[in-house]
Amino acid sequence: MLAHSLFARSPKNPILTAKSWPYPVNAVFNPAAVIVEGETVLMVRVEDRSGISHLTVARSQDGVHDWKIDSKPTFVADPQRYPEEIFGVEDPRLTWLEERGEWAMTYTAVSDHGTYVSLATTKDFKSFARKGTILRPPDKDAAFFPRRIGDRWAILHRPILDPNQDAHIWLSYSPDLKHWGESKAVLKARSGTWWDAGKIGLCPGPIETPEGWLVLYHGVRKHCSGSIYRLGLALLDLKDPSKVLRRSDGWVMTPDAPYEVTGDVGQVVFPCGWVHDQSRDEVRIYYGGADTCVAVASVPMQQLMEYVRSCPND
Ligand code: BMA
Repeated sequence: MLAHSLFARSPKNPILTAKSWPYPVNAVFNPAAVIVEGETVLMVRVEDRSGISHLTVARSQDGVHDWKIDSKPTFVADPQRYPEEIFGVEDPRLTWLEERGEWAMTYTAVSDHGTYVSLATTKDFKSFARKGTILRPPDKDAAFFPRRIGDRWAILHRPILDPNQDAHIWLSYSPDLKHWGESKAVLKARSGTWWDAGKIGLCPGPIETPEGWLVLYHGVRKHCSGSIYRLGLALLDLKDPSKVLRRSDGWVMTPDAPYEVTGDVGQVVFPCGWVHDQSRDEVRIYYGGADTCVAVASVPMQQLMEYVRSCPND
């Protein structure tokens, strides 16, 4: 029996594993997720048997069953032209940019001197326009806001300024999606024994609601034999997302199911995708379980908002 959770795990979990894959791989996890014309499209991080990750598309009509997986890798590292991808591409986040009529995919480029945030755009999840790096290392866990705030684009990301200090979620602005500045730490890791002490990072990009930008983030609790990755929620001001209106005290999801507790990296739930499925008015998160498989969990939008409203000011 699993502990009570705001998000209900699908009884079909894990919905995708290495065994589902059309070619030999080690693990499939941390997918970005979007709905395109009613179909759920995942951009799944796939770790091959060398330890290097690429991204592959999986599609399903109802977001749970009958996944159609691209027969070969969809988006692979290109270290010849992008040397910062020498150790692979990881943890994509997708944002629909209405103004530009395209999807923006931010992802982690793993270089030999730390992780960069890189950008590619696509209209069809078949061809991608690579834009190269947009944030210098070490930085990751980045996703765009879907529209400009005022006249500028905005991104949430997680730089590591000093490995001996806490790592927070930052907000930066750009006139052109490429050059970022006016950076500010907005959601800070807590301290001491908190579940989100020391290091936190954005999960998927923010969802716009009438009451604010809904943000899902992971908190990392370090202990003597490893770390526990749990999830929390926050609500940021619509006009000025550097203002945190609400933040959950307790986590809203913790590794509990066997596929979250045990795997290549145990005790990890790590979503890079969430969708607001208007047809069912539910939010589904797509997440990696223990860096090994893909799982899904859902919550009615109304219940999610009621929960966030009940959270304290940060
Ligand atoms: C983070 C990222 C994720 C991974 C998690 C747990 O730092 O690298 O890709 O799922 O660690 O290992």
